[in-house]
Amino acid sequence: MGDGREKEQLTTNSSYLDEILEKGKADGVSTAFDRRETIKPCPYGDYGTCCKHCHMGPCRLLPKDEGAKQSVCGATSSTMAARYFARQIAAGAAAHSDHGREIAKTFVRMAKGEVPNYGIKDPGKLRMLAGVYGVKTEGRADNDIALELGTKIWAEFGQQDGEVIMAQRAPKKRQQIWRQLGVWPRGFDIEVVELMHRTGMGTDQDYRNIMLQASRTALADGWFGSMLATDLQDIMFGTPTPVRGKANMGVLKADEVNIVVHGHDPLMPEMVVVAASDPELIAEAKAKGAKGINIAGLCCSANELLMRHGVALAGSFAQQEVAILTGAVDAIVVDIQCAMQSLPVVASCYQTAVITTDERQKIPGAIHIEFDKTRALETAKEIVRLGIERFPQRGQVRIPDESMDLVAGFSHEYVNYMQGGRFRASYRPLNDNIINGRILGVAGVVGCTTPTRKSEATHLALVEELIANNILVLQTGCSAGVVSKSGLLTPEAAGRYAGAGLAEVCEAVGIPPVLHVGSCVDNSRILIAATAMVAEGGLGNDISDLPAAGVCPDWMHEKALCIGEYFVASGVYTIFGSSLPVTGSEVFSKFLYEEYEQRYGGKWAAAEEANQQAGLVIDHIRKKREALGIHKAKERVLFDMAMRRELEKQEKEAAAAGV
Ligand code: MSK
Repeated sequence: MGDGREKEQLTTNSSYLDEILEKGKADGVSTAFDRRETIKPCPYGDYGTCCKHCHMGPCRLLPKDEGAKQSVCGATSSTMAARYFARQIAAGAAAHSDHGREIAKTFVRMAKGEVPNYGIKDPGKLRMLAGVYGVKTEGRADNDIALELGTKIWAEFGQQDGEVIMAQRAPKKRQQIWRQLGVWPRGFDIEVVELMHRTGMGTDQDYRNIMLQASRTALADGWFGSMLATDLQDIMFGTPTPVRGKANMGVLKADEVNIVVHGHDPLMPEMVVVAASDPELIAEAKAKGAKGINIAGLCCSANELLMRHGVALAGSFAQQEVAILTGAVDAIVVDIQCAMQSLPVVASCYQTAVITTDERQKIPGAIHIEFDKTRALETAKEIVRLGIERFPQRGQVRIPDESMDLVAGFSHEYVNYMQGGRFRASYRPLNDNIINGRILGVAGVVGCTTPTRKSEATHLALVEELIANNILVLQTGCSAGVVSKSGLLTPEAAGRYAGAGLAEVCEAVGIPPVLHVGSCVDNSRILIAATAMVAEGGLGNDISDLPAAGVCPDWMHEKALCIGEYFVASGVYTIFGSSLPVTGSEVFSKFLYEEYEQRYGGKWAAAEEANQQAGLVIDHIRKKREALGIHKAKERVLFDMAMRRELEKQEKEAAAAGV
């Protein structure tokens, strides 16, 4: 490191993986790690130039075919790649926003008193959001406000024209760009439907035009569907504030019933947490020989519970089968998204009950307990009971001795508060420390893990390099889950791993150099934080002016592409690892990697290795600092008494002149 400190070797503390996978093999179980070895990926997945949208093909074009060959209907490589990319964005947006839709529906039902186990935990945030939607709050009861607000948000899912209101929270300059380009989302459903229509055979055949609708669809997710999911969840379950927690497989307990929640939508997991502390159920667990009931999580349901309650994070996406292989998971209960179909197959070798709870997500071989929100706690108890029943059936248990402390819960609201307290809450200290150069810039690092050894290593190496270069890192999703296992999400990490400037700021505020801001839908928190930095002043007029970038070091889900697109369309330089599915068309790749910058001020990039990703982030941040004129180190001026008197005199004169 540049400041003379020895670079310490950081790890995600997952050396137990080989042993557990071996145990699995001995138990006769194959996992995604094994299947990944045997499945040979089709190269057209990366090319993005395989079209199955009609029955004349499938038509497949190689990169060398660009400009020389077309599909049966005459579609060029760039059209094929754009259609494929856009449809993945549509699918990703649909997933996040269908999550948001369920939250909005339950929010309205809560306001009507139809789901008695849910309520309003953050009335302040309710009033803030009511303000955004023009809902009057004065003299009104919380439920009354919630009903009007929820009804307005609900209507925007099906709105056919106009503009979704939530996106008005973006910086003014960004709003102008969206209006000029005609990409401000009208509603949610219409954008997905229109994108599916336009990417069908014989419809939109201009990649630039296709991508305008893809942007509008992605923005409908980032600045509406995902954002409302985050906000309404905060209102119902509480806006996160820093909370201590633990991560890694060692959070499972040998002597307790382990219930692992998995997925994204916190409506069910929140109730499972309540059910697990029910004295009657604890007594039942004890009657079966357990000392208690332990709740842990996987993927983003884990992130949701960690952010609000400090519930332990057992692992990320790639570890879902590994958790079962420990032999210690008595029930794995899924809500929506990111659950492997292999879970019941793996679980069949152990006592583990795999429970699905949502009518939109059933898995052959799993036990389905429909999560009835009108009797949410009762249903959650049913789920926990199933885990308790399985506890005595355990065979050999192997829980790795690995768990790491962390601090999570950095919502935008808390970040604002921590920089000035209740009376002076603002982003001023962050902006000032960026301007004075202690902090070089900010990076959002998000994304999935995949069943390879390289996946976790890439996430960690990138974050390590960024903080060593004084870049404050905000994390969500499985990427946050991975990095949390290394210890970087503790305040103590600042002094050991961050560059001197960033460490100084983190130590003064008492925060880690890597801030866990939540789940996949909580990427919207990063958009709001970026907007707050712009509003605070001194760093330009738009998100695209900020010395900031986004990185998705590894990914597998279509949701990641949608997140990437809404970040880029919001002005963020966004780098994806493990390639983007556009390599079959140089024309389309060039459009995303170069031309997009003129359109949005942000653009896409792809880089496989962590050091390449970090290099791109640092170069970009330096470029932005130069454009802002804050690239030269400023001399620290120490004021003497004469200078102070002069300053006071100038302030008094300005006040007298009404300035
Ligand atoms: S859970 S989408 S593997 S981040 Fe949000 Fe993780 Fe990716 Fe699922």
